[in-house]
Amino acid sequence: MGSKERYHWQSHNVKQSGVDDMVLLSKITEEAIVENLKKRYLDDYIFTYIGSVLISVNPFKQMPYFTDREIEIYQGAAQYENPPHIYALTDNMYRNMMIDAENQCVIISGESGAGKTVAAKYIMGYISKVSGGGSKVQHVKDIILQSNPLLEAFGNAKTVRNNNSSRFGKYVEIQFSRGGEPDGGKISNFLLEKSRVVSQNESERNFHIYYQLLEGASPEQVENLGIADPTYYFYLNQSGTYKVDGTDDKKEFNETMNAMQVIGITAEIQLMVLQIIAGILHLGNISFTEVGNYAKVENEAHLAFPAFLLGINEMKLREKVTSRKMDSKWGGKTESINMTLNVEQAGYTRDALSKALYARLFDYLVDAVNKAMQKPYEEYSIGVLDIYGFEIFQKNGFEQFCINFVNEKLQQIFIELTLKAEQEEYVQEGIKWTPIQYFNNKIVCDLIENKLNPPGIMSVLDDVCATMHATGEGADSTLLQKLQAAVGGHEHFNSWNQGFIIHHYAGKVSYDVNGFCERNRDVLFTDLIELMQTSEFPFIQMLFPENLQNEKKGRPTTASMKIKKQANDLVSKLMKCTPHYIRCIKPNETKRPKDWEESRVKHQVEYLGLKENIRVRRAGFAYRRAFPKFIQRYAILTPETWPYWRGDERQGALHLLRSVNIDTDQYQMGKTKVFVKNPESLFLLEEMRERKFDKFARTIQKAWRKYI
Ligand code: AOV
Ligand code: MG
Repeated sequence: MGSKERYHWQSHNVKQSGVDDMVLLSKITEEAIVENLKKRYLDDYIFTYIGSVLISVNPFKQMPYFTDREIEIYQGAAQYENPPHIYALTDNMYRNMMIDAENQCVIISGESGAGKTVAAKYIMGYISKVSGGGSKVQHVKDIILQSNPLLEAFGNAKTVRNNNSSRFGKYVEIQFSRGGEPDGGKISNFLLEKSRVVSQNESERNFHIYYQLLEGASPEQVENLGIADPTYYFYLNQSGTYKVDGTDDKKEFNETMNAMQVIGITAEIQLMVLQIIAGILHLGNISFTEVGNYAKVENEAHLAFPAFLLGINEMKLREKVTSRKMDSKWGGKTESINMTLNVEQAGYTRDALSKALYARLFDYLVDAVNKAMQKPYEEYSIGVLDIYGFEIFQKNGFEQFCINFVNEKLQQIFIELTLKAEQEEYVQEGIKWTPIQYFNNKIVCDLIENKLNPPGIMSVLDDVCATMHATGEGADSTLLQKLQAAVGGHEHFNSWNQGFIIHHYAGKVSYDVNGFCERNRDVLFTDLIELMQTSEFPFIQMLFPENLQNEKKGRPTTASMKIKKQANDLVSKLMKCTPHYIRCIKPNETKRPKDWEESRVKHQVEYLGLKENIRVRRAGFAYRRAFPKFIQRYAILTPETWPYWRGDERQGALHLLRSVNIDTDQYQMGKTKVFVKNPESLFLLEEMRERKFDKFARTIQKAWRKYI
């Protein structure tokens, strides 16, 4: 490759659109930030920096700058050479990983529909394009890319906020060899919103796969799986919405099937997967009538098809959805008795089975992807975090509570690492600094997840679930009373007659407490597990591996325990990597291009803390590196440091800075790190480094470039 071509897309414009990096804004107010983003957005620039943080505004249309040409131009270029772009951030991660030998991660945040999932896909696409590798590596790349349509089919759905809303969170680690080839990967998924399997709000849909199957099934599948019009299925007809603008379910069905193929799921298992999907639809059509306080299956004919598809006995299915085995203690002995269910309980049991089947199938798919790309040891990795965004609906339930909690945790990481840690580091390193005020949402995280003193909402919820055996309204209203007693005085909490309000970092959300206990408890009765273990299909048996002989002791795991653990595990994983951030902004609620709703953007700018972010960044130092790493990177700039510096590391770094004549007010020496103020000075360093490489080490560079 010759000397690098500068990118001209911007220089053709006589007027530059606003500022590329908002650190350069002349006034740092929320209005000025919004104004800058708006100017750029209307000129079709969706990306803007705050230092190394990338702000991305959803254009709701395909932008022309995601072609191979951009992939070429952003490769190996310094951030400030080209207009802001997600490729620049990705390239930077990739090079950092290689040069510094450190794992990287990118945290993509923003509310529902802001563009997180699209961003994650651009990142994976870029990495796949710029990294090398033979056919084995190509296979891993294919799996990583194909995992997207597969998991979206089963884990995404149309909501009011987003036509392709992620209803699960995922952290995708792309693993690399020492040479920078992606030769493995691992996906961790977070709590799937499985309640959607059995009911959806108006204008929303079930998971995409259902509609894909109904549209895309072959004539043979239509017959074998009992495929009918979507209006026929209770699990699909409650919301009255079947189609999504701009989505071709049939075409996507083929893509989903192709993705399964690439991932290595056999034709036989593919069929089983579809059979379970159809089986769940048919389960949903089993309805109940009340006969003397007890539930009776309304239409016996509706039992045959789900039983057939799931490979279970029809009579057993009837028995298990209308009664439940209960342990009763009698004279020191425990006996099992069969309790007959009422209509509500029977419906609940049927739905519990459907949800469990679906959630386990989803986990199986994630597992299948992981198995297909696992490698036995870890070298380098880049993690991409794409979760469900913060959401507020008219009615918010337990699912929104969990989703918004995870978002709260991510905001906490952002604050910890970019605002708090940054400022603390200045103090630690003895750098002169005036502190900047910001809202720390740790208080909201604590309100939700505190174990004790005072117990947080999840703790209270778990207590109520452990002590009250009743489901339904009784437990939920007890929960509300106990919450009021425990956290009623908290400044981010209020209660109302049907629930409570949390004042989240991103806004107030009013939760309806109805269903909290049941969804948190999330038990699958052993009857149902036993039933599924009797399936004639080994694949279905495998989804229910529980050993029911070994009774569990202690409190059963609740949904909130799970999400809390998942969120905290994630945080500690992220903390071990060099973090990068993409803050996605949703410019409107209409999902239309060029539509700019000023007040919505302003609200996001506020709660994302962009103003504070700019202030900290601006008053501070754009770049910092521990002395040894700094010396290592720029060693080639002076004969004393090339190839090694043998003296004191602080002196070495200072020697480097002095020898390239950077203004002394542009940097400060901390106790262990160099702090460089301005991105331009850094750019200068990078350019010098590049030139040196060009001049003295063209051959080395050639070899080097193969890898970077
Ligand atoms: P999300 O992931 O942030 O929401 P998505 O990434 O699914 O949001 O984006 C929502 C929709 O906006 C996409 O389906 C696209 O139509 C459009 N979009 C987003 N980014 C771009 C882009 N860069 N270029 C063109 N169109 C875009 V959620 O998963 O609901 O929290 O859970
Ligand atoms: Mg998403």
